[in-house]
Amino acid sequence: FLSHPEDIGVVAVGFSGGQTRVATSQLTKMAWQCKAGVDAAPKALIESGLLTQLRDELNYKLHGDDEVHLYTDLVPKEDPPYRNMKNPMAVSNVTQKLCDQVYSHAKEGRLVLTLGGDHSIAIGTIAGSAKAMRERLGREIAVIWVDAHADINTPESSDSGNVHGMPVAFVTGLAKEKKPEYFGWLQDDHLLSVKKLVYIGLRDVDPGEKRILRENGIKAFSMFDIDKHGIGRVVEMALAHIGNDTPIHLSFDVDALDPMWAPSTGTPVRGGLTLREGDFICESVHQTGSLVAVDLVEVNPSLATDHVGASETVRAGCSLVRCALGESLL
Ligand code: Z70
Ligand code: MN
Ligand code: MN
Ligand code: MN
Repeated sequence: FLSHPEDIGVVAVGFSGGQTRVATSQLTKMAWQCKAGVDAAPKALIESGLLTQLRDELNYKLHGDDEVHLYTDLVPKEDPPYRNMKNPMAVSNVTQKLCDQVYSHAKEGRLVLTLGGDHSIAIGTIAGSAKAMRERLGREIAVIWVDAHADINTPESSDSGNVHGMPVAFVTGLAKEKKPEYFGWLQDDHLLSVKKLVYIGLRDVDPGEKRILRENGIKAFSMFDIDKHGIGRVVEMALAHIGNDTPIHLSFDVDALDPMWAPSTGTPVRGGLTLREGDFICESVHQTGSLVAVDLVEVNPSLATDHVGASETVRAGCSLVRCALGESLL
């Protein structure tokens, strides 16, 4: 259904308002508050040559961003918690803008590549994809969410108040809000059906989130399932759940990978995917021919304890994206 599968719309998001970290040291705090830290991820991915490779080696035509959006004009001076959410207005404003950007690319038949940013940005990217595919094809999208975390807390079930732990609840309509400045801009045509959602890589899920997954019958493959069946069978089952001829939005949180491969992320959790398993998921999704959008999120070079950790994480992120775009398939 990609009318121009050789065209990619790039959205580079230097925004991490969905994640507020408690500084463990003055150094971390400085890195965190420093503006260069916030836009470091997409910038590092681009500077390491990702877009050039897509253009020159994979022969895609790129549209959109060579530079990173900071969205500073959308971040209000005063943004007190609302329903327990931190930076609620900033995240709502930025994701609404992002939704428009993704929608515009997707309406043109481009495959949309979003480089984050924390995972709260998926509220905007998925909403934009869902709306565009409904209008262009009359179809619902499916989402493959690859993550150590389920990110399906409602504002009320969340302990942290960080919106990067809530995007799935908002895009599925499990979390509802009327006020437009607090995600009330999300309309029915932006939403994803819980039946069209599948997780891979889970291993750090809050008790409240487990309940939400269970009560809504959401398909999820944890690290246990990957150990039990192997990644090949798990991806097969995930794609079977989605069904053929369904536009796929892949939302890949780099913390799905084991910290051995991606240490430079906000919430590293041990016991994760190998880089090859991550690449395999991306390759398999590419192979369906149904991929319409990719998010790569939670790469944060400023959090590494050393330069090796930062550059390894960036390298892993680039590899995942190139695999999703078909690099390694013969
Ligand atoms: C926790 C919360 C989370 C990413 C951490 C953590 C969520 N469930 N997501 N790191 N990427 O705060 O809701
Ligand atoms: Mn996530
Ligand atoms: Mn995560
Ligand atoms: Mn191909």
